[in-house]
Amino acid sequence: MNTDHSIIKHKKLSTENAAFYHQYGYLIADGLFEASEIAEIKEEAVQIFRGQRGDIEGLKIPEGQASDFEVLKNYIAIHFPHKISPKILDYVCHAAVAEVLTGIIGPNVKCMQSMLFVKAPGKPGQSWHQDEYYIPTRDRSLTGVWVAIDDATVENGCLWVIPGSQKNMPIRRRIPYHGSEYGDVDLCELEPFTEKDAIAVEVKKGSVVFFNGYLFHSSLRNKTTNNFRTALVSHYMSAESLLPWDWDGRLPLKEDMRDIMMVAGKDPYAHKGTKQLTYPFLRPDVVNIVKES
Ligand SMILES: O=C(O)CCC(=O)C(=O)O
Repeated sequence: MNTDHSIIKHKKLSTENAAFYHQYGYLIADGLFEASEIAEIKEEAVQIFRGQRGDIEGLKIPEGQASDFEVLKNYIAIHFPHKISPKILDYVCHAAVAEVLTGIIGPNVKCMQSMLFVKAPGKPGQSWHQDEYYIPTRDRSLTGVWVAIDDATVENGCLWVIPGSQKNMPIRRRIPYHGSEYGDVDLCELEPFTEKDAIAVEVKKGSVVFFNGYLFHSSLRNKTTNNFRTALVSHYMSAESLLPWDWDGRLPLKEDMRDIMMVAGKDPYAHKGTKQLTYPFLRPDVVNIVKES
């Protein structure tokens, strides 16, 4: 694999970058976020976990003068932080992210989900999966956007991807997992690929990884004793497609889940309006999502 075109430089998606994305299923944009923006997101994460943006079930609000480390050390992530933090909402709709997304998805792009990982030292990773298993689109346009808020390394649990695994790939069967690396009770069958085909996506803070919803990807446990692996991860898709998403069984399945935000272009289904359905929750250490596969 020639990885020359896997990096978006100077915040502009080139034709070669787009071709790389379609072939290998991922792309990296170096320095897409400014240092000041990264610092703001990092600080906002602390405020969210201190309970300053509202209560979240299971959040332990520290008493007295707890350090940021003390506040964050028990957590992996909060899902849907944009629902309680206008700052995170702004970053989920970041213009530079929207610009790249229009180049790989099309002119009309909507977002349905965000997660703010802190992945404290010792916390588990996420097993091999395809995002479309969880968030199904009708046109395979699901795209993950992974913004590194800390430098992401193999040691602190960076993303791993199997380049090209999204091509001509159906949603794969899930098989039980009993190891200690991942928080999940299962993982997706990789065949004809194996873990030997995987590459570690080590990126500096401020860099952004874009990846296709059918791409096999995972992350390992944070093996450091003192480094967080903070990342803002959101999912987007073409606004042309309906979104038959039941939010892992929390919502009745409808043909088009309308808790979405437009990040670029026009919403062809604007006449339906939008509806607040999702809400923030803390990611548990053990994730067990039962679905037919
Ligand atoms: O950041 C991680 O550890 C996993 C994120 C991921 O796999 C995803 O958002 O689909």
